[in-house]
Amino acid sequence: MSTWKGERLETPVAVTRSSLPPLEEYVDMLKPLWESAWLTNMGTYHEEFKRQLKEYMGVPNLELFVNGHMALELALQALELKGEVITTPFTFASTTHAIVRNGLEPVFCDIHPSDYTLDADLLEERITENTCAIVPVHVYGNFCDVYKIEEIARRHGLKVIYDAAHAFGETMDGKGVAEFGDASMFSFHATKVFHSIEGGAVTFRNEKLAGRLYELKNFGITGYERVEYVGANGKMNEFQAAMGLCNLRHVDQEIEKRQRLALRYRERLSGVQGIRLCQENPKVESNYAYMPVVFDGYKKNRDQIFQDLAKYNIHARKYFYPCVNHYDCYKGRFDEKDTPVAAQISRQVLTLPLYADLELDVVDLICDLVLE
Ligand code: T4K
Repeated sequence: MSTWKGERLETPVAVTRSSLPPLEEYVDMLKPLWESAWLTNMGTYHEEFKRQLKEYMGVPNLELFVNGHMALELALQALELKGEVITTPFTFASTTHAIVRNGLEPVFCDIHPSDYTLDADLLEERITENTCAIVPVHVYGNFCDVYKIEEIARRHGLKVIYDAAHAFGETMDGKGVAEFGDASMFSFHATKVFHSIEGGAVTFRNEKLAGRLYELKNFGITGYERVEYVGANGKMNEFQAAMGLCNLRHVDQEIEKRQRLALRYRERLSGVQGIRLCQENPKVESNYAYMPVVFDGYKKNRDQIFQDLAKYNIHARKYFYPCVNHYDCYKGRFDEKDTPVAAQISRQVLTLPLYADLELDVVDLICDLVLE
């Protein structure tokens, strides 16, 4: 990269690139699978991964799933919710779909303009007698206003289930992200800071949920000749768990590498007229999951920057555009105008490439292109 002279990059740079452990580490993990031929359905690696994750995340209760989406969908089912669920439209499709697929009614609350998480000051006006839960999203790894949200939830007797898909490994005031709320969902998708190829987990406060989550991810089967619930197939297999176990050994270094790159972006882009970066929270130890940049009154708009970068073979992403309440599948049911901040941010935000193996020179090139 140091020889770059303004031409299009030969190798595309995507918004992210999966981190992988040394190949031998993973291959070593596969050998016992060939010997036992036990490939899925809560095998040895599944159980070991669960144990190590509980330790890493500092929680007593955790269940693994085939992906983050099933984790969220089944967590909502396990809590036996009925009625309205308050959430935000500035997220990936999964959050709202999980609510709707449980027969629940999403009610959209707008987001905070500085960190794009649910604006807790607007939360109470969305609560009705039908509200049963709140599903806030730690979007980009930005911590929600957990204290305020949970104080409101307690007063109104509501459950809080965080979509923590982006927040693996983070802490607030020294407390792990998984320790907040009634439950939190984590995604271990290949594009995440920490992954198990596909995968997910739910951490939860009430230990009585453990059995139900386990049963729901296994078709609702509760005994050899008994099926008590309408469950799904949400089981994580042994190849996923093996990848998770390998990656867990390296995740702290991965986060350190990301931090260095994120800081460089901040150094180069902060304080520029018309460019806004997420407000950093000094109480939060971040995992540097994403690098969102908002173009608001900048000399070029978000879409122009997106296209300019693409000309150089750099593929930023418009996470999250459109807002969920603007999706075709929800047409006529929700209106983006009800959440004006989310609607505006989704039109202005661009998520720049950020992953552990990204070269610092490429970050500089991206900044040069944005600033030129
Ligand atoms: N809640 C939130 C807030 C979420 O963001 C997500 C998922 C979920 C819930 C649900 O969790 P999961 O069920 O997925 O565990 C990606 C991911 O598929 C998705 O997990 C993620 N959020 C979402 C924000 O991003 P796409 O469709 O944008 O991914 P894709 O295939 O375009 O990949 C983006 C880039 O990543 C590629 O250009 C290159 C790189 N990549 C991708 C894959 C698939 C790799 O380096 N390796 C890979 O294997 O959705």
